[in-house]
Amino acid sequence: MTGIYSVRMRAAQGGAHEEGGRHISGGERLVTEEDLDKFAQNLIDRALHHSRGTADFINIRIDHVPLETIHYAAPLSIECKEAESINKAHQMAIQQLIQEGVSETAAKAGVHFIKNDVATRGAIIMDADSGERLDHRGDRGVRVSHMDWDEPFWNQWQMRTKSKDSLKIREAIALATKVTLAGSVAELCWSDDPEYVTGYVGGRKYSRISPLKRVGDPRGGRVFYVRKSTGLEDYIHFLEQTPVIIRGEF
Ligand code: PML
Ligand code: MG
Ligand code: MG
Ligand code: MG
Repeated sequence: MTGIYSVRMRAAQGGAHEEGGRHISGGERLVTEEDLDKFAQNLIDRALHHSRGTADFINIRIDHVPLETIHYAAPLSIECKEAESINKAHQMAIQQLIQEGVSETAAKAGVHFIKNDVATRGAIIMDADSGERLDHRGDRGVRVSHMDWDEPFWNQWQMRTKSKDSLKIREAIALATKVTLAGSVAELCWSDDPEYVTGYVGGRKYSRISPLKRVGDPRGGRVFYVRKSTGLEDYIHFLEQTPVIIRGEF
């Protein structure tokens, strides 16, 4: 095998994203050549049958990934917390962010941002101390890409952690692990999918928290917290371009 392939999908309604279409769904895998057709088909199905609506624009992009460019990382360890109310879940998220090294001001600013975010397609980058937004990506945000689990390792991990076979958890842990590997202080995320109310704080751990919003609410998003001294250009380049495969040892 001379390498693997990155296959990425993004789908929108009302035209392409760059023409003002509303984001419906996205996804990606790092796969071998013989699996390319299967995973491209899976991603198309996902775009066509999504709770956010039916896509009328689907972009599939396939790039060859040379083996020597791949970084490997063990997944963040997972813990799950249930709150009695959305407010309490937000408080839990703020406490967890503070434990990871984010200031209270910035933690609250992150919750406030995601609670109201309908527009941003990727993540925003926030100063972990002041809470100021640091990227200049506007509604596009930063879209983390080129990461996936090693398939046998994912199967072992699921058995070991007794996690359900959830594509959302699979993708979110890969993303959160890459975000930590990039040198972030922490991450806050919950889904923009109306029916999906669980989110997480990433950092040294992956702390799942539920419910962070009401069922039916289409708001959601991601905040990456960094120190102000972080070189943003290299940081963003790593998140968007460097291939990372999640695997480890048991
Ligand atoms: C998303 O893919 O929309 C974000 C999901 C974040 C939470 C995943 C989990 O259940 O741990
Ligand atoms: Mg690529
Ligand atoms: Mg989504
Ligand atoms: Mg969003």
